Amino acid sequence: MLKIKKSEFYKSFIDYKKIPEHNKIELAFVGRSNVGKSSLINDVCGRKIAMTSSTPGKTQLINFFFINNSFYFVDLPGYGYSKSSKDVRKKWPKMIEDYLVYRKQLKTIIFLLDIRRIPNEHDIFLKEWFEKIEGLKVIYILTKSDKLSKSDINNQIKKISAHLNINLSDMICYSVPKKTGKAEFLKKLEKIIST
Ligand SMILES: Nc1nc2c(ncn2[C@@H]2O[C@H](COP(=O)(O)OP(=O)(O)O)[C@@H](O)[C@H]2O)c(=O)[nH]1
Ligand SMILES: [Mg+2]
Repeated sequence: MLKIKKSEFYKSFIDYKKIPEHNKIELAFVGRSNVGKSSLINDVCGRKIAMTSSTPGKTQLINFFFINNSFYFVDLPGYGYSKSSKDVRKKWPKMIEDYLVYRKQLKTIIFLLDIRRIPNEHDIFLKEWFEKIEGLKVIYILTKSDKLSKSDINNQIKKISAHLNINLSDMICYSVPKKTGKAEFLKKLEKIIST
């Protein structure tokens, strides 16, 4: 299991081109606004390093955190709050697309989905898109599992796995207040970091 001994805020970027080159790997957190990305980062780091908010769609920056002096967590802006366009790509800020498409250091996507929601066309589009990026691993996290009963959790896991066509074993149920999922997630991270 990965131990996060040190976590520090590095920098925020608005422009993809301004992100410096380096030889460390990056793990990016992706998900709809308000799904719990920043809370997850804070939870695994054991301190409030990322800004959380109950107002959806606020963060429009790419935030970098340097972990254990060895790799970066990247908190990406959320998607899904622009109702102006039917084209899912247009709801997705250009800078995130650039980052995901061009960033050589990006090794893993941590894809967060609210356990209470059935994935929509946008989530499915992203899942299929990530699969096409060579060498990219995806970890699926179902967030806010404390909001459901045990039986509802099981039903939702099955529905989400069917909608997105992913194995049950590739998804981690997470709850910050109930402290579930953290050990499993850190075990997966350990594997990724050490290979
Ligand atoms: N009940 C519950 N609330 C959560 C959990 N994780 C995040 N939240 C809440 O969801 C809201 C959005 O969280 P945030 O981390 O800012 O989402 P982000 O927009 O994806 O970064 C905040 O009010 C959090 O407190 C969780 O595991 N359980
Ligand atoms: Mg956030």
